[in-house]
Amino acid sequence: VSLTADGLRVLVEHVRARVPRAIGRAITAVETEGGAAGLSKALFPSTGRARVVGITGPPGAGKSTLAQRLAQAWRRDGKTVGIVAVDPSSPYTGGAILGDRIRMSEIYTDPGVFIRSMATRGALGGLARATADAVDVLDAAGYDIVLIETVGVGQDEVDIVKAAETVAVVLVPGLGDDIQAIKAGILEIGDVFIVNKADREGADRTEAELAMMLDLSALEGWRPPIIRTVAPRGEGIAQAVGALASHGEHLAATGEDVERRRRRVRARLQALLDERFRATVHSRERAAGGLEEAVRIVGERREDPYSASERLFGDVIRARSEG
Ligand SMILES: Nc1nc2c(ncn2[C@@H]2O[C@H](COP(=O)(O)OP(=O)(O)OP(=O)(O)O)[C@@H](O)[C@H]2O)c(=O)[nH]1
Ligand SMILES: [Mg+2]
Repeated sequence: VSLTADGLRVLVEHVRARVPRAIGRAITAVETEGGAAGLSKALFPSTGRARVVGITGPPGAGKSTLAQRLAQAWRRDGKTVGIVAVDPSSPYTGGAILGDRIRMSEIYTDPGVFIRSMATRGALGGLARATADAVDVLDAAGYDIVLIETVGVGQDEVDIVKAAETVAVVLVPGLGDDIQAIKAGILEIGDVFIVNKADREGADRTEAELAMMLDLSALEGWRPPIIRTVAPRGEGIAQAVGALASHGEHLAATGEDVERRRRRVRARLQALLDERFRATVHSRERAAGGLEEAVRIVGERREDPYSASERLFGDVIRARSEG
């Protein structure tokens, strides 16, 4: 996606007017590295209004079903909703949730809801960057709530969902040992816990285990509530909406929202700098005095890795300031 100055101006105008095709195009543009910077700069003054909520959990836990139910509930409150789904294994289907086709398909034709899946291309660090930019697009388009859905399996996904102010962690009964495996990664980022598929056996146990873990971790201030849901039937959705809203109020009342925003900005700046530095090193990879030459020299033990990296760093800085 390459845009002329005029094209960029028109695209920004249309995003701000919430034209769905323009929003789609803008997200495609930020997905490709080259289109990101110009568009994000132009959109930035229009951002900062949306409430950003993350939803994460194991594959197939019901995150998308919950997201659609939450969107439905928020719409009833008169709020507009943008959803960004990162690397879903089961994509949004256009509303075909068993037993509720007609009512769910409403959100797909509702101009107050925008749903977009992000493709996993290239490095995950790049994906976190693209997701943050996509959130900005939806924010600039004026959606009241932007929901980020991501499968919570590793640190990279955790980084993605950290772009949210409030994070809901979705678990399901019968995870057993899985809960131990994932807890290190995602339990600590949960502001609200949702035990979905509560129609299945074992919801009591999952909730009890979760409550115990929350007791063990030293928490001050906000105690993450545990909500049980049966997403396809809409059960527990009102409580989930309430818990997410309460957390938002808690952040505002304690001033924690400012601290969280700073943390987000810091992570984003760091990621952009890392990406830029990596790209610069990469562009000089095969040049004389570049990375590959250093690999050879260190490999032949003619230089130590520290001296080589210091030299490369110096070269990169010099190359940037000269050109
Ligand atoms: N029994 C039962 N099934 C559910 C519930 N919630 C979701 N499901 C089903 O579980 C399956 C996966 O739901 P999704 O909403 O796609 O789950 P997801 O977490 O978004 O999946 P990925 O994005 O692929 O990780 C679907 O067949 C849903 O209909 C629930 O509360 N009870
Ligand atoms: Mg999903």
